[in-house]
Amino acid sequence: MSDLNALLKAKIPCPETGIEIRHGICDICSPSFHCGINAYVKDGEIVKVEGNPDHPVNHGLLCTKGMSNRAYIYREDRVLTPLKRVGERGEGRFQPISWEEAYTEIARRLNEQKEKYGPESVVFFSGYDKWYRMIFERFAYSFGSPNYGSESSTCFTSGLMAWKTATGLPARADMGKCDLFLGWAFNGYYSRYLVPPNVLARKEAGTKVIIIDPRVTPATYKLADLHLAPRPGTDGALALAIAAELIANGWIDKPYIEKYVHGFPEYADYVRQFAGDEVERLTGVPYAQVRQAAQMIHDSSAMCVNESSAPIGHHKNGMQNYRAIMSLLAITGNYDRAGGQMPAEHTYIHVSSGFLTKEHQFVDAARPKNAPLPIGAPRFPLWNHMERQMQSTDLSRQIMEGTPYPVHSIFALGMNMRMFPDSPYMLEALKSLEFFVDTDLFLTDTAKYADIVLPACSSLERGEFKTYPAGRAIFTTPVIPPRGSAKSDVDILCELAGYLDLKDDLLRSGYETCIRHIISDLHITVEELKAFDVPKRIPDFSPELPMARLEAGLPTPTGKFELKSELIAAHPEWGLDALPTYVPPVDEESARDFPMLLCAGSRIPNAIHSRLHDVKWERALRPIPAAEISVQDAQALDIQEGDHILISTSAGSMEVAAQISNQVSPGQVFMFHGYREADVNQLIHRDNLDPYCGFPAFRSTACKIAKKE
Ligand SMILES: Nc1nc2c(c(=O)[nH]1)N[C@H]1C(S)=C(S)[C@@H](COP(=O)(O)OP(=O)(O)OC[C@H]3O[C@@H](n4cnc5c(=O)[nH]c(N)nc54)[C@H](O)[C@@H]3O)O[C@H]1N2
Ligand SMILES: Nc1nc2c(c(=O)[nH]1)N[C@H]1C(S)=C(S)[C@@H](COP(=O)(O)OP(=O)(O)OC[C@H]3O[C@@H](n4cnc5c(=O)[nH]c(N)nc54)[C@H](O)[C@@H]3O)O[C@H]1N2
Ligand SMILES: [Mo]
Repeated sequence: MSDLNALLKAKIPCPETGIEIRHGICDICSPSFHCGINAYVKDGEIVKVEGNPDHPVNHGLLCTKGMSNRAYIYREDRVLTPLKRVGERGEGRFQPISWEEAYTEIARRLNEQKEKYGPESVVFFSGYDKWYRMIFERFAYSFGSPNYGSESSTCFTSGLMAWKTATGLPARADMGKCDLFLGWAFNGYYSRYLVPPNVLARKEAGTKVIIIDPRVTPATYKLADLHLAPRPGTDGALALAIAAELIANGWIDKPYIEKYVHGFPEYADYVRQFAGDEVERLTGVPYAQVRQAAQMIHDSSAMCVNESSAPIGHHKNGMQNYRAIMSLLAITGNYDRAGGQMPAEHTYIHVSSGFLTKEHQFVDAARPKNAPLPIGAPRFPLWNHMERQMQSTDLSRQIMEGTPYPVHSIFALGMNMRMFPDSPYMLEALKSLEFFVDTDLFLTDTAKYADIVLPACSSLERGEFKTYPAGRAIFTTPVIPPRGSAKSDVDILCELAGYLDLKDDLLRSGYETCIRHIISDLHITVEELKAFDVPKRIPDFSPELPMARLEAGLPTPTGKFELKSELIAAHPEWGLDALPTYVPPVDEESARDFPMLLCAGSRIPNAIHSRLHDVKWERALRPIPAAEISVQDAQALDIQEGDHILISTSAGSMEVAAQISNQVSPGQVFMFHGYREADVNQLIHRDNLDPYCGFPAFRSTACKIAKKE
């Protein structure tokens, strides 16, 4: 190991093997991680990857997904050159073309569309990758379209909007100092492998842990002192019941509420209806456990809550549930307190690093004036007010219905039709387009519907600016050259800006110049960042100090933590509630026809959305897509492990293998998404959306199951 480290530091190939070890990052999962990789490179090819022990995020560890980087980058279906469709949409017949031909054709067609139907008829959509987002958003606006949107229409933003409603700012759990961790929808063992060891370390230091999850998971049995198992989507009622118990016992921080919290009397009045036994009927959680949770909260001196980007938000009532949960921090005085939830302004691509860049100014400078409202804005006015991007869950409808204005083209980076609710309808919409460009590493099922496919490169084939928590930043260096003639997304956009003749000199001058602009207020240069081997703390780091934001006044209408939102109250035409009110995830009529609950999307350790199902050795760990059902339901319906079942919802039916589990409660069906041969999103209704933020009800859709004979 020491020899290897010496070679690594010297950056020279090993004389015997010709292998050089280079530093890169894995971007297979969320940007808040992007672990450091040591890539063993021989003759320009990666022969092996390992975690980088010097990287401040993963300290040498890599998860199952990270370990698959080599198999991922060398997947057989990598797109290696621009492609032009010659077959029918979806057939997969393409002809290779040059970049020059691709750019010329795209520019001609997009400018033609702009001329014919207006710039708003062209949609710019990004899938899960985020590193290029600010370049892409500015590109869309410079083209003149208000319709830039992304996977964030179904991820993370629900919670972010809940926080903006309450405090005007994003927040993060200050876990390192808490003595109670409220792990609401927390199972980091599958979704964020670096976090559970921190919780374990806190636990060993005496911190208590409550996990709130409908299922039994590694987090519930390894971490929880108390496990509450509400039915999916009933979290709001549970949080309000806990609040009622705290208030009834006087276990709240009255001086803090008096000074920093707005709307407490109305809120306290509202939560009274959730007091006592009612909680069991509403959520399935016994009242005795609510009392126990309230007692643990009362006994703690600093409580923080897990920030969830998906399972709390993926419900018709998701954002309100999120608000109800985070309100517990306000009434117990745990917001903007050490060991509680700290304000955390985003530095860059939703990562809070403790300094500010000019990312948002860079995007806003190009926003088109007098453009029509983006897609989804009329249906989701709060979303539009806060996010000012298209709400993509309304995209398929607008393409198909053409109202309030027609949409005929999509230019996409990494679009996956199976991430949307009612994915078959999204497919119909894609088929009906006049022009569709998709940019991806792979010739995916979605890319097969495009007119032109552009080859993107992976994080190990490009250089990018990245910031990390605790003041760190880096500009990465490519580990290998791009495969084939693949390019990095930002190079594609900046070059295409020239072919489109966009009046945006900054964008046309390339990615690095844009980054220089974005970091121009910081006391560090691109050259200095490029010289770092791993992310390093930069001079501008200035951590949040507890109580500073509250003392200065929050950026809300009242300057306080708003239990009652004055923004929402000022807009009665939106038809939304100012308090974190609760409605059940499923109405009585749906429950009569479909008595079970489908919770689609809880993470599995060896897959990430659609992108690892085709990596063979990852797939080998769980080869068959399966729906998890309880032992009790299996017995009642005479279903054996591996039998095929039919899952039906108001949106459709799907046949899939059954996995019988004692970790799932009766009446519930759990399944992961993104599978080609069993796409669970065909079962999610496209109109079962959260009116506050537009998120789909992926995690609480009424369903029924039957054994397939
Ligand atoms: N039922 C259900 N549906 C869900 C969810 C759920 O929980 N349940 N979760 C939702 C959430 S939270 C999310 S985040 C979304 C996932 O969002 P998706 O966009 O579906 O995510 P992926 O399948 O990971 O990636 C999309 C595409 O990006 C491509 N790609 C990878 N890297 C790059 C790159 O550098 N450049 C380009 N141009 N392309 C790249 C991949 O090959 C892939 O085809 O799904 C949502 N849908
Ligand atoms: N392996 C892997 N890791 C991933 C991803 C992936 O696809 N695969 N995706 C990444 C992305 S984009 C995201 S957004 C994050 C999501 O990250 P997480 O939110 O951490 O992951 P989930 O597994 O979706 O949800 C966590 C737990 O919430 C529970 N849960 C489901 N519904 C409810 C509910 O209604 N209420 C409560 N209280 N709990 C519920 C589930 O049973 C699960 O155990 O994961 C990221 N990490
Ligand atoms: Mo996500």
